[in-house]
Amino acid sequence: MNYGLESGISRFRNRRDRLVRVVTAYREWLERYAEIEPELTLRLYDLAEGLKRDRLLLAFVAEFSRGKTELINALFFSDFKQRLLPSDAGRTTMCPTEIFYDPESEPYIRLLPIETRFRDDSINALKRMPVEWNTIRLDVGDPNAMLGAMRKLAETKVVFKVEARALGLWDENDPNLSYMVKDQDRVEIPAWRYAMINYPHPLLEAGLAILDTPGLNAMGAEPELTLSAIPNAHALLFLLATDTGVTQSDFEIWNKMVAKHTSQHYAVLNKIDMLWDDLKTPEEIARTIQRQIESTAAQLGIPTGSVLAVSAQKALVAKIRGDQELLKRSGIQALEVLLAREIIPSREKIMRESVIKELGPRLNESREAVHRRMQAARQSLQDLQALTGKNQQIVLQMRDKVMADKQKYEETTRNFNVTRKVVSQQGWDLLAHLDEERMDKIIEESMMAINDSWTTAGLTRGMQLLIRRMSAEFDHALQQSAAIKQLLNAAYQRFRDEHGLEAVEPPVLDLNRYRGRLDELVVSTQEFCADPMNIMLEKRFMVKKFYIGLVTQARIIFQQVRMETETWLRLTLDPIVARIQEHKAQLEHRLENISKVHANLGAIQERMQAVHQEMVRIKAQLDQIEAIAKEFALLTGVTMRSLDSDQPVQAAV
Ligand SMILES: Nc1nc2c(ncn2[C@@H]2O[C@H](COP(=O)(O)OP(=O)(O)OP(=O)(O)O)[C@@H](O)[C@H]2O)c(=O)[nH]1
Ligand SMILES: [Mg+2]
Repeated sequence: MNYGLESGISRFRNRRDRLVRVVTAYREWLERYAEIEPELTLRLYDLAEGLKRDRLLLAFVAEFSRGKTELINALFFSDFKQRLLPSDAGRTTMCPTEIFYDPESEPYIRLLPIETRFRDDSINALKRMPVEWNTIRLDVGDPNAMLGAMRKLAETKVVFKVEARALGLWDENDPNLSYMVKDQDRVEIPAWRYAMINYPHPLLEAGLAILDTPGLNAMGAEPELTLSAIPNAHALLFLLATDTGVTQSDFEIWNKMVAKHTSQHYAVLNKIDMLWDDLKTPEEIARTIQRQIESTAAQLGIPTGSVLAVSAQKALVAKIRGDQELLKRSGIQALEVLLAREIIPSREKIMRESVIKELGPRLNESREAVHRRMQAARQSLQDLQALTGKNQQIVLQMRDKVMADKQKYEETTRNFNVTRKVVSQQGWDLLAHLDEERMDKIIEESMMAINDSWTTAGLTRGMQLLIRRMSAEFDHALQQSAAIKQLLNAAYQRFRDEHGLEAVEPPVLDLNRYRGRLDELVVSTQEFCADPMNIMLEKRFMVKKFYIGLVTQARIIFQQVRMETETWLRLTLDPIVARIQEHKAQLEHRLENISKVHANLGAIQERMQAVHQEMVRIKAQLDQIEAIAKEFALLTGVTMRSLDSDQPVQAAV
C-alpha cells in the first residue's frame, strides 16, 4: 500500500549497502597494495561501520493532541492491525520516544526513569548506561503484551509539589502548568524521561528512526531536545489540527523548534476528517480544506506546497480495514510520497557527501599512484629497449644523465621540506586551539563565571561567556587555516612551475558547517537567556540542564572540528609527499637498471622480463582500483579524473 515509501526506503538501504561495500573494498585494496597508516585503516573502517548504522531521523513535533502519535501509527504500524502506540485525547505521550531497529539486540522498550533528572548526565550519556533504564523485552508475536508494554509511554505518577519542583517540572507561578495539579499538595508528572523502542519493522530495519515528542511544556523541560535531538533530526514534521488551527502555543513551537532548522521541515494539517461534513458536496469540503491550508501556510510563512492535509486517524482505520477509498481520502499517500521523494533522498545525499569527502581525494591519489607506477615501469622498459645493442659508452652517458636528474630533484625536495615544516608547525598551532584541554579551560572559565552558586544570573553569564570564548577560538582557527591554505597554494604552485609535476589542488578545509552549528547554539542560548520564563528563580534547574546540554554540544562541535582539521592537515601534505617519494623511487629504479646493464650488457633481456612481470602485477592492482572508482563514481555522481595509462611518462623532472 505504501509502496512509495517502502521502495524509497529500500532504495536508501541498497545505496547505503553499496556505499559500505565501496568503502570496504577500498580499505582492503589499500591494505593489500599500499603502505597505509593504521589510523587510516581505522578511519575507513569506522566510516563503513557508521554508514551501516546510519539512520534517517524523522522527528514529529507539535503541541499535545495534534495527532503525532496517531500519524506514526498510521504511517508505520498499521500492519499491527491496532493502535500500537498510545494515542488519546489530551496529553498522551509523556516522554520523547525514539523508535528504531537495532539488529544486535532483541526487540525491547527501554524507559529512563524521570528521577534521572536529578543527575547531571545528559540523556545522550545515559543512553550508554543500560543499568539506568528499565528494559522490557518485546514479544512481537503477542499483540496484548505489545500493547501493554507500549502503554508505559503514557504513564504518569503523582508526586508532592516539592519533589516535582526539585525535578524542575513544576513551578507554582507558571499558569501553563495548572493542568498538572492533582490536589493542594500534589501534581502529576511523567513517569519516564525518555523511551527507546527497538522494533523490527521493515522501514526501521532499512535505517529509518522516528522521534515522537510530547507537547511544548514537556519538551521545554528537556533542553537536550531543543539543543540537539531536534536540530540533529534529518527531517521534521510539524503537526497542526484543523479544529484548533494555529494557536499561540503551536506558533511558539513552530518558531522555537522547527522554523529555524535548515533540515527539511513540513507542516501537516491533521484531522481533516473533522471537516468532512455530510451536508456539503466534496467540492465544498475540498475548498474548505484548501482555505485552511492557505491560511496555515500564510501564518507559518511557508509555501502552500509545504503544508499537507491529512487525517491520521482515518488513514490508520483505512489501512487496518484495507479500505482503499478511505485511504485515498485520508491524504496520507501524499505524505508518504513526500517522505520517499524528498526526505529520504536528502538523507542519502548527506551520506553520499560523507563518503565523497573521505574517499574522493584519496581514491584519486591511489589511482594516480598506480598509474604512475605503471608509467614508471613503461619508462624502464623504454630505457632498456634504448640500451639494447648499445655500447658501454652510451650506457654510461645515460646513467650520468639520470644521476644528474636525481640530484636536481633531491635538491628541490629539500626545499619542499622546509615548507613542509612550516606548514606542520602552523598546523600544530591551529590544532592546539581546538584541543580538549583548551575546551576544558573554556568550560572551567564559564563555570567560574557561574561562581558555583548556580543562580540563574550566574548561569546566564557563564553560558554567554562559554559561547563567546568558543566563537573566538573558532575564528582564530579559521584565520589560521586560511594562512596555511595560502602557504600551501604557493608551495604547490612552485612545485608545479619549477618541476613540472602535474597540477594537484591542495585539499580544502571547510569548517562552515560547524560554524553554522555553533551559530545555532549562540542563537538558542541568546533566546534561552532572553526568555523571562526561563530565568525566573524557579527555573534554575532548567537553566542548569540547558547549561549541561550546551556544554555537551559545544564539546561535540569542537571534537568534530578538530578531527576534520587533523585529517585536512594530513591530506594537505600527503599527496605531494607521496609524489615526491615515488618520483625519487622511480629515478632510483632507472638508475639501478642502467647500472646493472652497464655491468653486464647481456642482462638486458632478463631485466626486461622482470619489468614485464612487474607490469602484470601493477595491472591487477589497477583493474581493482578502477573497478572501485567506477562504482564510487556511479554511487556518488562524482566524475573521476580520467587517467591515460598509455601515455609515456615524462622523462625525469
Ligand atoms: N478526528 C480525528 N482525530 C484524530 C486524528 N488524529 C488524531 N486524532 C485524535 O486526536 C487525539 C490526540 O492524538 P495523539 O496521536 O495522541 O496526539 P499527539 O500529538 O501524539 O499528542 P501528545 O502525545 O499528547 O503530545 C487522539 O484522540 C486521536 O485519536 C484525525 O486525523 N482525526
Ligand atoms: Mg503522542
